Amino acid sequence: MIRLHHAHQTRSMRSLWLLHELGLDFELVIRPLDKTLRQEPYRSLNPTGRVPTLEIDGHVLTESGAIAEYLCERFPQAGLGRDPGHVERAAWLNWIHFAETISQHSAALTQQHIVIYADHMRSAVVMQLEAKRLAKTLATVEEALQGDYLLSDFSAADIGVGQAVYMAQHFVRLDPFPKLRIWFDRITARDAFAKSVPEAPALYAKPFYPPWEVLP
Ligand SMILES: N[C@@H](CCC(=O)N[C@@H](CS)C(=O)NCC(=O)O)C(=O)O
Repeated sequence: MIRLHHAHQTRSMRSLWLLHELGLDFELVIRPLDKTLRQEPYRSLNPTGRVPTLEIDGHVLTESGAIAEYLCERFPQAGLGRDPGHVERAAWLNWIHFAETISQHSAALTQQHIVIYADHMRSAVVMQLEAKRLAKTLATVEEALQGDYLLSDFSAADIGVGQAVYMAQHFVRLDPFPKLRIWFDRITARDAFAKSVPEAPALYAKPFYPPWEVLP
């Protein structure tokens, strides 16, 4: 039995996209991104009250990077992982976890623009700082891209980083990153990606949230 607890347009999209790419049968539990994540019964599964949570083989995994590693090892036939000893193993692992370096900034910006409900609680300085730091992570991807994918062929690295860029594009324009833009369009044209996005925006009501001006 494989069961994924997912909230639309969040990091759990990484796990959902990967499950679809692997062509697995699984149960999908769509959870609202609200206080019910921190209440029973979900709290017993994920004490921090976050998504994703994957139930598989009697285990519970709550980190998207660990979920990617576990699924790729458990279902190697899809070729989305890079086993120990593979020449691309180190790069694959690094990209799987670099997704989180990107997403921490998108998460902070999501808090600033969307979760915080009153303007006086928002910070223009935090918005600007986080958007600049997020852009820096995208520049790293731009510099690294040399071919159609992050590695020699499509892998879970593209899924993890691609989903992180999906969130990031709500706060940083992709235009200054032409190689990233082409790669992102390529990987998000896949059927498995289309199955992982909601029919209507759920978390991000607007396509883009510009940072506020910092007043002199
Ligand atoms: N490092 C974790 C982060 C998980 C995480 O923070 N998920 C967010 C959604 S993107 C969440 O569940 N937020 C709910 C909350 O903070 O209340 C991962 O990569 O899975």
